[in-house]
Order: sequence, then structure tokens, then C-alpha cells
Amino acid sequence: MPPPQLIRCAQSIADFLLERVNTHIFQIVSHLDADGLAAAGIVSKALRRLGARFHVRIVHQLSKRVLELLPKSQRVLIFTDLGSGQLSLLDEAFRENTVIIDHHPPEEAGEESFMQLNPHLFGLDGNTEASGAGMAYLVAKEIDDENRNLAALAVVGALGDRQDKGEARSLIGLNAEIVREGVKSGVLEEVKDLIFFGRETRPIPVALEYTMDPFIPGLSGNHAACVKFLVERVKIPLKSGDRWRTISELSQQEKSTLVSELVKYMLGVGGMSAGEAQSIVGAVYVLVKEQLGTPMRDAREFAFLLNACGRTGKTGLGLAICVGDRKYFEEAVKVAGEYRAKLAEYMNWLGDGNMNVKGSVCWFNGGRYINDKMVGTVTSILSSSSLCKGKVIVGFAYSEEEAAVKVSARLGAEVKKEVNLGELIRRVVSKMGLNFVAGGHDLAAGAYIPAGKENEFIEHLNIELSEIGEAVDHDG
Ligand SMILES: [Mn+2]
Repeated sequence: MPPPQLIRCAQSIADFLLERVNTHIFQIVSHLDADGLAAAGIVSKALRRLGARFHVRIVHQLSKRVLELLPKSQRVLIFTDLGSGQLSLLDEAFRENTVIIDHHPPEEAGEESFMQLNPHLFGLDGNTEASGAGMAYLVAKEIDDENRNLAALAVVGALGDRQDKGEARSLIGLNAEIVREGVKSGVLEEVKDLIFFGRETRPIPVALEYTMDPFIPGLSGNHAACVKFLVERVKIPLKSGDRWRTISELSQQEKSTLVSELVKYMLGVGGMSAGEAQSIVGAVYVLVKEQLGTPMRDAREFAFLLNACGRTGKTGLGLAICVGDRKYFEEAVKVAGEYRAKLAEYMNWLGDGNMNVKGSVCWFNGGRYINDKMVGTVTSILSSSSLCKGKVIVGFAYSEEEAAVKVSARLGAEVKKEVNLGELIRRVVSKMGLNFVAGGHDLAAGAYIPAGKENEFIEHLNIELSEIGEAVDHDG
């Protein structure tokens, strides 16, 4: 059970919103990833149910420029999946009639002056136990008990943020509690199976090709390679008569052959860590109210779809899917397909000798080739690769919008916990004498630096890491 104070905080935010339904216009501001879109979707659905007037703005990050564009009067601002880390940016003008629903580590400055629902303030770990969408769900549930069916979207958000850190990729903590509520409300089912996108409906080679979490180098996004792998190595019948078989139709024996061949591949050609290879079997979260054969049926695939929409600038589309506008469904599927192909292309490019390992850092410079909004997805994928084991992973990509280089950093597998990546990156940026935005949490962080400073950044990062000493593995 979540701490009672957390529930009380969600209640007071719900009451605050309810009191203003007839007098104010609500402005939701949320992050563009799957969790941010799911969180905005949850709040939108709760507000729509109340007949409230509201607008949604989806942003890459909360910046001064974003804040300047927000309405100043007769409005209630609702920040979801962001805000807690930018309290000092939200000056006096934004304190009144503002609600923050987030799970990133809160800035201490002015903590008391904001209405803020954040797991970190109640002794929970916002990295692994609770997502932005989960926090939004707690508020929605207090607004109206009917909103319990939004538990499914909360789970999509948590998986989008890769919070499936429990045994066999299960959700833990508050997220697990939300899964139980979703099962009870009849919107979710949890099963243990191969984590393939479309296990119930897609032809097996397509299910393998579409699987992006985990991303399997050489197979994800490559249909011909998937067919070849299944025919030559797994050797199970892919068709029954004229009809393609699905993962859920395989016998236990066939499934275990598939798993063992796949694990061998992932450890060998795929270059993945053992933990990640094993994670091909685990907890699958099914949105049972969604139509069979659609990407919204599987919570991980739903999250991938939302990420694809968000990171290719189709935020309105992602939001529409969240709130249930299925007429945009075809378009969203197309966006996800293009995104999948792009990711596969980037991973191939990295495999073609564009990855560098120097000291304790595994890095690449995507320049203008890698889309700056996707560089974080690429570094996340690399965090499961054995090449980057024990290293800090850094990706660079040039952002036209910011006229600067976007830096995305992740911790590789088996790096000791003493490294707080957010702090580390902030320190590097300040040692370089830059006055650029940098932030993030323990495991993921980002920054912007001027073009041409990439190598210097890696050097400074290595120096900082060597001072942390034993925390990072130094060989290689
Ligand atoms: Mn989030």
C-alpha cells in the first residue's frame, strides 16, 4: 500500500482541481516521452470526464521559453512528468494555481511553495517504483473512482520509463500496486511469456522484428534477418498450413528452443549482457480492453508507440491515442514503423565502427545524422549492451532547435551505484565553464553543450569518473 501521506497529497490535489472546474481553464504541460504522454492522457481523461475546459502542451523539456508562452491568469497549470526538477525556474509567477505531478528528484529550492505530488517526497524511489503516469493516476482516482480504469495507462507510462526492474522484468513498488488495481478493474492482465510485441496475433518473424524492448541488434527492425534466424537456427514450423503461427500458439518445447537460440544469439552476435538476454522472457502486461492485434494491447508496445509519436514531433497523435481516439490509429502505427526503422538504422551505424570506448566512457557522436530527440533512446538501448558494461554511456546529437549539441548519458550495466549521473553531468558542464542546462537523475541524464566541445566533454567526464575511484570499472 502506498504511504497514507502520499494518498493525502493526491487527495488534496484532486480537491484543488475539483474546486476550480467551473472557474478556470486548465493547462497541462507534460514531457514528450511515453510516460509524459500517458500522464497527460490520464489527466486529460479525468478532466474531460468532469466537463472541464483544458489545453495540453507537450514539451521536450521545461525551459524559460516554454514558461513564457503559458497563459498567466484565470488558469490552473498542471505539470506532469516534469516540474519537480525545475522548481527554481518556476518563479513567483508560476507558484499560484500550479500543481506539479512528477517522479523526478525534486529540487529543494522552494519545495514548500508548490503543490507537488512526488514519490521522492514520501520515501519512494521515483526511478523504479513510480512513474509520472502512476502519479497522475493516483490523482485521477481521487477525482473520481471511475478513473480506476486508467491504471492501464499508468502501467504503459511506467514501462515507457523502463521501470520493470523487478524479477523477470516485473513492475515493483507502487507500480505493482497499480497493476493489481488494474487487474481488479478488469483492464489489465499480467502473464509470464516471451516479451515479443504481438505475441497473440502477429506472425512470429514479425513479432520478433517488432520487438524493441529489449532491442536485439541485427534482428529488431530487420524482417529478413528475423526470418533467416528463425528458419536456420530455431527451426520451428512458422506456418500452420497457409496461416502464420503466433508466439502464443507455440508448444512449451518450441518456446524453449526459441528462447535458448535467442539467448545464444543475444549473447553472441547481439553483444548483449546476460541479464538483458534473459529478459526476453518475463512479465507481459496485457491491456485486455484493447482490440487484439493492435499495438495498444501490449503495454510495452503501447509505450513504444507513444515514444515514437513523441520523439518524432507527433505529440498530438500520441495524446489522441492515449485518450482513446482510435481514428488516428493507422497513422500512429505508421509513425511507429518509421521510428522502428530509424532506430534499427542508427544501431547499424553504431555497429559500423561509430562507437568509441575511452577510459570509463562508451560514447558516440551522432552529429546531424542522429535525431537529437532519439539520441536518448539510442543510449538507453546501449545501456543493455555488453560493450558498455561497467561504463558510462554518452551520445551526442546536434539539435537545430537549441543550436547546440544534445548530450544524453546513461549508466551501463554493473556500474556501482555511487555514480549519480545527474550530478556527474552537472559537474562536468560546470568544470567546462559552461552555463548550459544539465540535469537528470541517478541513471539517466542530459545536457546541451556548444558544438565542437564533444571531445573535451568526454575528457572531463573521464577525469570526474576517475575521482569517484572504484565506483566504475576502468579496464578497456
Ligand atoms: Mn517519466
